[in-house]
Amino acid sequence: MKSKAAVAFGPNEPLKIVEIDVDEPKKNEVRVKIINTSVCHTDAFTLSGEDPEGVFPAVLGHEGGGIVESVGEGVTSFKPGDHVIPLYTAECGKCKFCLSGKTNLCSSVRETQGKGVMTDGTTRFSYNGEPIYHYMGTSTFSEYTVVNDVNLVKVDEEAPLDKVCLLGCGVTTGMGAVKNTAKVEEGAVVAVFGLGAIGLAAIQGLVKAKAERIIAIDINPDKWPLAEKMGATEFVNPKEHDRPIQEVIVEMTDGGVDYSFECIGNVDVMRSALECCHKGWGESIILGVAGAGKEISTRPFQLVTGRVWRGSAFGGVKGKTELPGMVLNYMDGEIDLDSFITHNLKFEEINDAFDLLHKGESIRTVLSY
Ligand code: NAD
Ligand code: AHE
Ligand code: ZN
Repeated sequence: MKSKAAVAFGPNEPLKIVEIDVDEPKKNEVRVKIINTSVCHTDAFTLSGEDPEGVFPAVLGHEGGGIVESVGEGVTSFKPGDHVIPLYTAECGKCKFCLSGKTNLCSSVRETQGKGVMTDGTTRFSYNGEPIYHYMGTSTFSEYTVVNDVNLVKVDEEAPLDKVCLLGCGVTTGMGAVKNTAKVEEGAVVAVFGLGAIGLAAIQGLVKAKAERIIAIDINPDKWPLAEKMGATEFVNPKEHDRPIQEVIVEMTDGGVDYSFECIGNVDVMRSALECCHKGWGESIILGVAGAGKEISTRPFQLVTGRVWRGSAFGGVKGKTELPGMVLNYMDGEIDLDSFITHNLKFEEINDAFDLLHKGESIRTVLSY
């Protein structure tokens, strides 16, 4: 079938809205009509050419919501009309990872997903007869996409897709990292570096966890009002200090924080986030995605003296198991998604959504097809 899509033809080029061909879903695949998608910084990261797994031309996008259009052979858990959220972190329930009880990472399709192809090594997208690659197992920047059934979860039909699409990545990641990765406890003193959707979602999770102090750190002071609304108790702008920001935070907190979250993707900030942790027990969680060739460093003494470095993808959340409940939590008013949506645009305006993100003017822009 024909589909409107925003294709990334090459690194650092604006996306081009074109009509592509989308094949029928093959075995264990589902074709989904995407109703809404938003833009996450990871899409911008891959488009920048910094992603070692980035392949072009590709249909990017991984934060979306849609309706099943058709299913391929062997698909029993989805039918046309189901409301769904694509999952870049698959959940097969059968692989060593899924059965470990220790991680949300699933190995069932990860290898081919990282190469931008379906499990048979081919793509379902093409343009003028030439293949277009998939992205993160989701490719939500196309009106019709094809995903593996392990990369999809059914959600309540009453849930507004233009809101719950945010659970496809950003909000789930930040909230999940607090609950599943750090397991933050009541009374904790915490620093959050980066106040985009990931950092703000971490703050929302920290309020739920009853953290006592939530120190919000960003070089863009325009991010402060929303961070405060989410529950941040203090704000630090590294640009206003002429010494390493970890020193400032250690001083503010009588020796350091119990937990810190890096929600930027900057390896220097990752070091600050570790080193502002309290000696003996402070834990720093890396959520930000850093470019090809970047490495983190610190003095090993930082770890010898009890600080811990961790990280997580999708907040440690198992999508099929947990996302339907999070959707209901949004509908019950327990999870705030609306505050993250600073802009609503038409799908054709997708490059404006990237501009808004780069300029620091948006948290999430929700696009409608
Ligand atoms: P965003 O661009 O909306 O937010 C980043 C924030 O960091 C901005 O407010 C910016 O002003 C701030 N910032 C930039 N440099 C800074 C610095 N040196 N010091 C302090 N603040 C600084 O991005 P986002 O969509 O919230 O994503 C954040 C990061 O999380 C990205 O790297 C993204 O790729 C990653 N991410 C990871 C996962 C995961 O599963 N681990 C999921 C989603 C996003
Ligand atoms: N492809 C990159 C890494 C990108 C990355 O770390 N992706 C995160 C999700 S970011 C969502 O906005 C992730 O899930 N990672 C775990 C995984 O299995 O991909 C690279 O460096 O190669
Ligand atoms: Zn994302």
